[in-house]
Amino acid sequence: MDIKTSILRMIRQSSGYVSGQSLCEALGVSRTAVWKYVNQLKEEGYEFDAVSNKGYRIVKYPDIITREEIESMLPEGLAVTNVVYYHETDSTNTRAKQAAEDGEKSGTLFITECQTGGRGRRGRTWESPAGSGIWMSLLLRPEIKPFDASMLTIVAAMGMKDAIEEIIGAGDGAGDEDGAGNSAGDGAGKGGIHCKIKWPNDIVLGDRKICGMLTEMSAETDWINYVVIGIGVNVNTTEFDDSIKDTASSILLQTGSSVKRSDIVVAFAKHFSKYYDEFLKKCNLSGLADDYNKALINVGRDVKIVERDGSFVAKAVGIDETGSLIVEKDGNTQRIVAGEVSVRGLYGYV
Ligand code: BTX
Repeated sequence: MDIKTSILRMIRQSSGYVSGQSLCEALGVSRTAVWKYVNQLKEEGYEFDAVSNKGYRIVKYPDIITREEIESMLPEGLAVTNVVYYHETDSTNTRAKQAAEDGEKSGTLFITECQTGGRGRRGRTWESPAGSGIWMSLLLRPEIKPFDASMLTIVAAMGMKDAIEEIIGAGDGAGDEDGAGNSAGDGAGKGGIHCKIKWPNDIVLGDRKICGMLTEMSAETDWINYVVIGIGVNVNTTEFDDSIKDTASSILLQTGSSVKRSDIVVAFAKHFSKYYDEFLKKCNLSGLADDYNKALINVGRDVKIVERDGSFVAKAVGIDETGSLIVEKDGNTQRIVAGEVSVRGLYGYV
């Protein structure tokens, strides 16, 4: 870990002040070097309380998603191991795929403040303005069959659902006045607000889409070169383009609280890893299907299944352990495979 991230991590993990001397000794650098990095952090918006003979304490953390901010909170041993940050880029999925072709390791998370060419599924666009959302892509190289990779988006949707619930449940907001720099709570949805999922992987709050996912893959017949899971979350967004304002929303608009985006990213890394490890053991979704179905907004509702050559209406029952949506029509059940069709509510988005 580089020096700046280590300084941030040590101060973050300490309950009180961290002395300049202990930072120098732990990191093997001079006092001047520590002072230089602390000044850089101040310029990025971290507010320090520096007291002579005691040392440094951070009293306010900015809502930024830089590599140092995220890596300084990232526990070891997760499926997300390191971060590549862009102030602005075309699309983090495109960056991740390019890096994967160049040999980047599994577990690298590509994240940006702003995307100029954010992509949705099937050539659609994804609005990714600066300062209010999480636009990120996780590069993985799982040893599973290419056919099984589509289940990873469901794994990611569950990881993100749990992450958002953990953070909005904690309710500390962006201010994070306790100074610990991590407003993560310990229980999902403590504040009573629960996310829903629209099959297969939209995350919904108040019947509006707050998160979408785009999974892309490079594979041979029987092995995967890499998978990129792209995730967009509207966190503190307050305005949407006219074309999506009736279906899109943000965590802020739905809960009334602004949230520190890096807390969600780190909580996602944690919850995603839990489900991913379980998924890799079995290569199916049996470990999470029950919880997923509890969150599935379509369950018991009529949905319109739109296929290439027509559409039909059926009642959604839930997913099976492959992630397919089971629907019922005229007493018969049918499996709907993600990627081949789209599912819509009869009267609107859900
Ligand atoms: P999707 O095809 O399910 O959704 C795209 C549709 O959602 C658009 O056609 C539009 O109607 C609506 N939409 C566009 N922007 C937003 C938004 N910010 N919030 C809510 N609705 C919106 C979903 O595709 C896949 C989205 C993945 C985005 C991530 S961000 C990081 C990564 N990089 C990248 O280019 N894409 C992914």
